[in-house]
Amino acid sequence: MSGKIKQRNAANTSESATTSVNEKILKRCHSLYTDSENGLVNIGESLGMKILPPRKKINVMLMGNHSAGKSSFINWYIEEHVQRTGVAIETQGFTFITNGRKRESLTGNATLHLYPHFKALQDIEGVVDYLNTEISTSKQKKFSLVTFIDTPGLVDGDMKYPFDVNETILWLGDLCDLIFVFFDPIGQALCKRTLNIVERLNEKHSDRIRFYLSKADEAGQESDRQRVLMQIVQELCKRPGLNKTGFEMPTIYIPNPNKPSRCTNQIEDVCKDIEKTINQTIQNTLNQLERDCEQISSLVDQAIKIDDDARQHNFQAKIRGMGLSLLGFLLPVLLMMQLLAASGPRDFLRNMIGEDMAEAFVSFMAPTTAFWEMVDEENQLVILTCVLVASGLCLILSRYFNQSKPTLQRRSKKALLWKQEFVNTHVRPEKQKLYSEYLQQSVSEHDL
Ligand SMILES: Nc1nc2c(ncn2[C@@H]2O[C@H](COP(=O)(O)OP(=O)(O)OP(=O)(O)O)[C@@H](O)[C@H]2O)c(=O)[nH]1
Ligand SMILES: [Mg+2]
Repeated sequence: MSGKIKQRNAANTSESATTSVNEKILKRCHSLYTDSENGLVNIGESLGMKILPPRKKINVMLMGNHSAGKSSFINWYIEEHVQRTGVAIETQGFTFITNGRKRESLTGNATLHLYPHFKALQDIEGVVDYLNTEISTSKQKKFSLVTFIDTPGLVDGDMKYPFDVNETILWLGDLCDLIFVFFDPIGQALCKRTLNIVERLNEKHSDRIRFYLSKADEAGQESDRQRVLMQIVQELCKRPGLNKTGFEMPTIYIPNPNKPSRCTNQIEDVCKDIEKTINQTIQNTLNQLERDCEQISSLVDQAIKIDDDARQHNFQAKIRGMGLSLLGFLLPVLLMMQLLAASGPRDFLRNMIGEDMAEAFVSFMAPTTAFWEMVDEENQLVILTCVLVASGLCLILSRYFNQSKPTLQRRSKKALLWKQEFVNTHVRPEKQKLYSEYLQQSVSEHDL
């Protein structure tokens, strides 16, 4: 007996240790993204990359018929009576149930403040008034890593909801990691509204949906239960979107020590599913962290390459521009020299540069002067105009070629490289460490 207790205690200790390691990993990942100075969100933004920080918990939505036992399941999971339960229509709005430091209830607006991801809920008319959060200090099972979303019981007929319940559930489904659909054997197991919503949710998120036959202890004998199950599955399969082979619908009920039942209870499998989803989320978060680091690093490489190319382009543009400007200035000067050598007064030349230099200049220019004198006056004018136009063209082209591309300031370039270095030498090793810690929970040390 004492051995058994010891074993269970050991299991509990290791379970809570596991929870705390996983909790730590998700929190650490979150802070690697949201750090006000060097968080990946800020670094990404400075590189024009939109990064969303990972969530610290998974979201599990419970939906289904009125009185199917949704709220009771949450109370059972967290081992605290936070949600009202009963045969009347108990849950009339949407409640987020989450673990926190202090037992508290929050209103709709406070809820949206706490869950910015869900802010767009306020666009659905009337929902905010029927939205609230219950914070519980419970740390039972994996509750520290789960946010449950309890939804209003679904009924057909005249029941009027003060908001568009179908749209809200569909909208919430997009942000949930798991969607539990509860069917109970007594109530309106085949409620059309439930089936309609499930069918639409299934179009987008079939991998997130789990069906359960809840309150299975109330389904009578095994044969009755099988009949109820068959009936529900048949009804589900009538919907084209839901007609799939291998429909799984575990039977679950809240264990009641005062009313032991011989019916198989698969409620522990629900807990295992939640745990599996948490583990998957941790792996996804760590993998995403690696991908984000890689992208940041390659964006910095890209920015540096663009800057290097721009600098090289600017250098070449400057050389080209300067060459053309020089030509633009030289052409008229050469023309003037030619005119001076061919028809300028010799005395003026001698006075300007001395007799020897004037002689040398004239004989140096002799070949072109000979050519110039061969050309008749009219064509000389044409040549003159062409040279002047060419000079103007060179000057215009030099401005065009000399256009430079923007480059990074030395300080910005240094900051970019620093960010890359930070991501590669700090964030990535940290992610590696977190991965090892995560794996250490299930794999022996020498396998790592
Ligand atoms: N026998 C049995 N009764 C249950 C079980 N789960 C819930 N109940 C009872 O069923 C009734 C309805 O349960 P709730 O948890 O309020 O159901 P709900 O789906 O939240 O209902 P709404 O909020 O009205 O949609 C309550 O009286 C519960 O005590 C179960 O597993 N077995
Ligand atoms: Mg309820």
